[in-house]
Amino acid sequence: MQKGVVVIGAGGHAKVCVELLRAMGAEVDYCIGGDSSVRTCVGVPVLHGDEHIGRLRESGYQSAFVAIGSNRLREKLAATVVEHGYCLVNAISPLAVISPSARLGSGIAIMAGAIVNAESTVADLAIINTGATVDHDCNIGRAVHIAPQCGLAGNVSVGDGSFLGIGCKVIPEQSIGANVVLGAGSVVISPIPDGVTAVGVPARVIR
Ligand code: JB2
Repeated sequence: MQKGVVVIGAGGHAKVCVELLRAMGAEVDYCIGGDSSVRTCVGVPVLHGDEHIGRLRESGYQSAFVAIGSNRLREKLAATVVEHGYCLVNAISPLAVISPSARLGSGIAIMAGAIVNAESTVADLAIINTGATVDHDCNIGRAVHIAPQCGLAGNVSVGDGSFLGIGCKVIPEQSIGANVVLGAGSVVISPIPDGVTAVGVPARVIR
């Protein structure tokens, strides 16, 4: 019998991603959470501890999805999953609009109502959350999280590992560095360097 997808994580983000995978027609057989995780995640049995990543692979599971909101932990667990020989699948809502000319990596979550427009690139392990819009020619880096209702105009780039909080807006042609945290509702009208936290309207670096 065909084995289903293994989801890593069993919290709020995993709930949404399990339902995205189901909406795509996939079966999710197990979630793997931390030691103190819940027992089920939207009806999926939860195994506790990362030793199950290898065990399930040995028993024939091939497809995995890392559903953890933390960019760093998602990246770390994805490396473990790939080392074990899993294929990282995408979880993309049928209610998202993805341009046919957009380029998508693997292990990506794109939630309902999100839009990725023409010739944009979304790298591995990125999250484009509910209702976020990424306009044409944007470049979304690896393990980035664009939170719900963010709006990125055309030709915006976001470096690896960055987090854009709920409702951020970015005007055209702006570059946001790697490992940046942008506070909720920030409006970016000038470039943001690597590794900083920026907040406000317009967004200013605070550390
Ligand atoms: O090392 C780990 C590990 N550490 C935490 N290995 C495995 N396999 N799982 C781990 N976890 C699991 O991540 C916990 O057991 C728990 O199941 C999950 C974290 O759940 P939580 O609900 O705290 O966060 P989340 O990552 O699912 O969701 C966050 O990010 C989303 C994007 C929340 O902030 C959500 O509100 C947000 N929408």
